[in-house]
Amino acid sequence: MASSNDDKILAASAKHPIVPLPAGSLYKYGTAGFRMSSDLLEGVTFRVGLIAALRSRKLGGAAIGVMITASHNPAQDNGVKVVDPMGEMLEQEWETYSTRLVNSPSDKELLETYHALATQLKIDLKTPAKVVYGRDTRPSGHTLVAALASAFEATGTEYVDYKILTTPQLHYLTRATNTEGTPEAYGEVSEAGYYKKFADAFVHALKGRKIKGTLTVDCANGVGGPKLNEFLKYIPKDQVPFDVKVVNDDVLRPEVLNLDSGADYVKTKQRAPPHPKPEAGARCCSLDGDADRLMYYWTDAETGFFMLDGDRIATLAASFIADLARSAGIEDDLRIGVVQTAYANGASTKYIQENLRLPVVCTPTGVKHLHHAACSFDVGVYFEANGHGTVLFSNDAMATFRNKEPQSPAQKDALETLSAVGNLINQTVGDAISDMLLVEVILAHKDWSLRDWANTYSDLPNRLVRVEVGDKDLFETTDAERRLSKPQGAQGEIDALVKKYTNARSFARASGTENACRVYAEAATRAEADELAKKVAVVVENYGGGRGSAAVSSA
Ligand code: G16
Repeated sequence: MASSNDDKILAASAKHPIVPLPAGSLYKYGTAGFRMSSDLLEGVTFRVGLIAALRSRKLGGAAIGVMITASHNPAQDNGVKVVDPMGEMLEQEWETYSTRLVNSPSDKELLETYHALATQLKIDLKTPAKVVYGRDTRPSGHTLVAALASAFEATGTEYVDYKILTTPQLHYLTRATNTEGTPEAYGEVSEAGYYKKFADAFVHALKGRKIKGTLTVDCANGVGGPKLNEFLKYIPKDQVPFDVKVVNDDVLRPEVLNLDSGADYVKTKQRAPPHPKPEAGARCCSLDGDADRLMYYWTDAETGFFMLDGDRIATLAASFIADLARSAGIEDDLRIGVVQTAYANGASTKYIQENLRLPVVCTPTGVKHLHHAACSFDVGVYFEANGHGTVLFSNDAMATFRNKEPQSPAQKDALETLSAVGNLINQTVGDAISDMLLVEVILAHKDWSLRDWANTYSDLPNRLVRVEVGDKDLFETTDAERRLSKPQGAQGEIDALVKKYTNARSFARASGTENACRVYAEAATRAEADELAKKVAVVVENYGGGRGSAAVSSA
């Protein structure tokens, strides 16, 4: 049934037109929403605004989040993704609705699809709706948030523009908005509320322990720089001396965003950012362009470069929490599990299963999949090897930490630490700033250096390669992305190559955030891992109508 807003939607859509794609191509809601060159995104973003408004109405007016970011992608890209009320990623069925709406070929068909979705999903368009949104530091974000606002004006949707935010801050604000005034209130509904919550939890979780030395934080010249600088003002220096050197925090020159810096650079190049040159042995970490991924590393003459990635953060967090649960005498009441993807180093999986004796679940790439799987545990530790992840505590687990009567001072200490750690880790999504604080807390509790942390197990040498292909959609996967089901024959060739190397494993998949495929390989030696990755990349290139071997690069 037509609503009185139809004319407004048509008029607004005409101002933010969709760019037609070549025949046979579609805009797709990928690993983290729609992500592509920013000049294609204005019309897409307007339509995502319509979806967010529909989603809010479907949920009785609960606030929905929208984030404008292309995270680790180059500065000229941008992206838009929708966040559900508790700060989790958009329910998967709605990704399909988004894709359907965004690909409507004309304004008229857009309106028809909008009404068809409302009818199909039994949405009363008169229900109030609310959306909160933010953007990273990319200049194209201005145009895109204007398109969003147009969609909200046209549909009579209340909206709050939080301007520049990290992605996890937008997730926090979405949840805080929806829980305000309830027993589950997540924190003050403001950016300052975010800083206060995590600074307070940081002080509590340290429980008087001291953080040693200086931490150098590379912010990829993204939004994490100014936000981390702001956060540090909330730490009471007299109680917690925390010496942080913030580097690569230039957000005034968009062209330097993610350039030779950031978590993605560190992980894929397996080296420290060249500028500023890290001091030998210094404890360093890198955030990515929207501050939801984290990598730790150090460089010195003895070791060269050593990286502690998402797998390492997962094992550190899981072992710390499992030890605390034992000290608190609640190990039998708490199901702790770890969620990984196919990119997890085989040595980390073995360590978790055999040394920590915890269950491991493998899901497809994308925190949306890991988050979902982690919810099945009382404490679900989920991290992608690229440094994106968090730890989820169930309400029951948090209640146990608060309410269990301790039988000794040691039990009391462990229960209090578990409670503080539960508050310190962002429960909505992987958050580089909150994860960094967690790592610092754990290292302080254990009195460990990065080298002590690194000594827990030895990684299998591995290599991640980015392969440009003519059509990445030719590649389909099965078995949590560990095998290719299409194109026919490709997996057979990969299997034959893997057999030639010791302790080897390799897989290929289409990226959901870039126009490329990714190949991962691990093997007993560095030379074997590199060679296997290169050979599998050639297979992918051949099957994908590649653009020549020059397009195969390490990344
Ligand atoms: C996004 C997702 C991550 C995913 C990454 C790469 O991260 O949130 O879960 O691992 O993309 O995905 P793909 O291999 O499909 O390109 P970010 O930090 O870029 O938002």
